[in-house]
Amino acid sequence: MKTALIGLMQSGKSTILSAVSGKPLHSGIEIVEEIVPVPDERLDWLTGLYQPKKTVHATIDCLDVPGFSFGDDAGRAAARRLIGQIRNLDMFVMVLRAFGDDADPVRDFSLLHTELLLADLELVATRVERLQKEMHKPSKDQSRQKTELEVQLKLQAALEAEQPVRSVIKSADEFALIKSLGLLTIKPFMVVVNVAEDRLGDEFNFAGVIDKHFNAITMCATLESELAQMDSESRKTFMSEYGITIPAAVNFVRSCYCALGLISFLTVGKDEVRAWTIHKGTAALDAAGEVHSDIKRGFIRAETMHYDDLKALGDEKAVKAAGKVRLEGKTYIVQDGDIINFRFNI
Ligand SMILES: Nc1nc2c(ncn2[C@@H]2O[C@H](COP(=O)(O)OP(=O)(O)OP(=O)(O)O)[C@@H](O)[C@H]2O)c(=O)[nH]1
Ligand SMILES: [Mg+2]
Repeated sequence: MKTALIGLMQSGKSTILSAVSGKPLHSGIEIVEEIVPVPDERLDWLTGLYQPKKTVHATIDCLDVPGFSFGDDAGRAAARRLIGQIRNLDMFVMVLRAFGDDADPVRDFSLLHTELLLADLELVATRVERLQKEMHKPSKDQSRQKTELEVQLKLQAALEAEQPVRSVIKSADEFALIKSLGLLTIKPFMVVVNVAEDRLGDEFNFAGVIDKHFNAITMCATLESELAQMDSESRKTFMSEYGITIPAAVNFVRSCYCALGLISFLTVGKDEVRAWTIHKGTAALDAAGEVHSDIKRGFIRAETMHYDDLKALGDEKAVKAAGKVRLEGKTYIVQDGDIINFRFNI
């Protein structure tokens, strides 16, 4: 799963990446990729119970993209080049600066959003032109081209009216036709409002600019990056001093998970306690495939209990005695927090 932090110059993207990944801050003109562990307190508890040789968190890949500047042609061209390099990602995180005297995150959001729409419009317009030319030549592909042209024209109209692609693509068939273009405004995104230390409680009114089903979280990146370097005791004190209830790293990953429709299931044992990332709605057979292709191939049953039951009852024996271990088949839809022991035979 890949996401990218995008935003105007000096909005705090690199600081946020350092805060959520725990890695040192870097500031350069290249795109940097870090692996961000998914904070999961269930893994901590399970590690205490099973004392495994290792504990493995789920992860998401996060790219830190150099800041955009749309002030002049050179800036715009540089931004276009960067945007071209991130078209194949799963989602975007827009970072908005809300620290400093001239900060106006709502204005910056609108600017950024407009630029993303324009970048998509450029691609779509080029594609439309190309399809219109090709339509005149006889080809066995003609009926597909005709269908695609209709869809692209619909996108063009939407983008010209400043509507994102996601607002008009409704079916999987339509999506398949345009997928390879890598349009930006069809992807999920979330917003991080990066505030000054003394403005953590501020509310920002994005009504009318951001669709209500997109998540906007507020954090102070500089505070959070300090937090990421602390041991757990100092972290607690520091958090209560600043009234931070959930570390941004937790909030950030949760919001990405939510935007992408992801959940985690768990595997446990003496060797390893581990969290695995899957899409909501994944069947047990495909979840098995995440662990290993052999387990999928030889799948017999998914012996499943829920983390909440294990935690409430204390150990596996008690969960079994309570009749809360289930034998699920291939089509069982895996739930967040399921602890699964795959039975397989190869
Ligand atoms: N006061 C305050 N300053 C911040 C915050 N986040 C970042 N900064 C400062 O803003 C400057 C830019 O931070 P970066 O994280 O490098 O920003 P960036 O978006 O990666 O910058 P570019 O990659 O150049 O676009 C640094 O001096 C940070 O210390 C914040 O939450 N509050
Ligand atoms: Mg940076």
